[in-house]
Amino acid sequence: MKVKRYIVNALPEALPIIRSELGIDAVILNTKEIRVGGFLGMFGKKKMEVIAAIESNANAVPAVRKPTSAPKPAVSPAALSHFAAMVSSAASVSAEAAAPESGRLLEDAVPLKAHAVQPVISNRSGMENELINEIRDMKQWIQKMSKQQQLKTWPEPVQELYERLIDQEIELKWVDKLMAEVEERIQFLQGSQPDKRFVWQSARSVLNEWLKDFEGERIGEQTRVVHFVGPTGVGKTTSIAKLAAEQTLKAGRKVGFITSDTYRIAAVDQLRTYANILDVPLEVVFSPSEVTRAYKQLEDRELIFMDTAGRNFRHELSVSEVNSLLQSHDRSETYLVLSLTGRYRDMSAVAEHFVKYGIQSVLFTKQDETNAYGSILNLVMDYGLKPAYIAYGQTVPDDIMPFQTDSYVEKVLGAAGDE
Ligand SMILES: Nc1nc2c(ncn2[C@@H]2O[C@H](COP(=O)(O)OP(=O)(O)OP(=O)(O)O)[C@@H](O)[C@H]2O)c(=O)[nH]1
Ligand SMILES: [Mg+2]
Repeated sequence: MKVKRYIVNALPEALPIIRSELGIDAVILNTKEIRVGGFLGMFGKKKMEVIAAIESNANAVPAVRKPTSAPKPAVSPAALSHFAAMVSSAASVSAEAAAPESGRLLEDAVPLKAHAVQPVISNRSGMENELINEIRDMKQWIQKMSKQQQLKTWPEPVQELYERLIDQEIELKWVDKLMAEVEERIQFLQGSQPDKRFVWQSARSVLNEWLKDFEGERIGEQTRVVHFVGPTGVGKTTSIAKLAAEQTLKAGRKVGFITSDTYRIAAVDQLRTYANILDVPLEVVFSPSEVTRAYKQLEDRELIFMDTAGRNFRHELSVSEVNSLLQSHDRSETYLVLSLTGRYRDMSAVAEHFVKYGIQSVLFTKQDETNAYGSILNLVMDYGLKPAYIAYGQTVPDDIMPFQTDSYVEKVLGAAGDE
């Protein structure tokens, strides 16, 4: 099948061009109104996009589309518009697959020869479903590519902001939402071009607005027990030492440690070393049944930090296991510890499980090892998790601070925001 995409002012204009280029057997697979140029749909000209196709052998009616004939993403810009047309038509197929009764494809299409569109909607097999998934992936890829093309038509500071946000590894859906809100603010300029200061200030105020209900999470003055959970090696034990030092030396509270991390041989020794330095008692528990005994031993302590073993918390079973060790009452808190050097996809899988167990706060570590801070915003937006502390180095007790929205937003947007 040969597929072509036409951009015209109105549909009737396309028909003679399609006939002359693709022949009388061509069918129109889809039409849609689009805007060309402009920024996020603003300042653009209204046009009509028409996707037309012709079978390679116009008389043959293909029974089923085979995955092997699925188009593979082409990278060159020249191939892009042709490929966009392929995907756009395929997207109609998948929409049809999701709602076979809707007749959407036939409604949207202006068939020059009706039978040509029929085979693609009949008799779906596993292979076809696989094809549809593949097409969905390609569609996403195309959207990304066309976004990049569209980007070139935006005012320069807006382009820069978009690139900055993507570079910060903020999820695309939140980047799009943020850009839409910035666009709303730009509309107040009534047509005059936004400068960088304005764009950055707009982004700053949107981010502050989004985050304002999630800041201020700290170890409470009335809190008796603080648990730390999280994947292997993220910095749970080190962060406990930092916060315990702060609570002991600055807040003057009587602190105690419990560790259930008997998984690694050196783990108990690591916390014991900090316990000795800070002159804090340490209890080791080997099973959930021993936790009560440990609390009894530490009865005179005002604040107890509980360390747990790092596990692969992408498995929910590990999450339920660690949860059985945690005391849940109104004077206890649990921090999920995550390293900012991790991939968001993995963090998200871990967070999703912990959220089910009622965890609300995150302590982020290793800020010093990365320049991308988007995952903090992603976790706030995706799960409503509150960023409580940020650790930014290996030095105990210095390298930790409470999360602050202002300084976080400055880091995300970068110094470029100050022109
Ligand atoms: N650069 C940097 N390193 C850190 C930070 N926090 C912890 N680390 C280092 O990360 C390593 C692991 O720290 P731990 O505190 O043992 O991590 P953990 O989560 O307790 O590890 P497990 O108990 O084995 O799961 C150590 O080398 C720490 O010094 C940080 O904020 N920045
Ligand atoms: Mg540890």
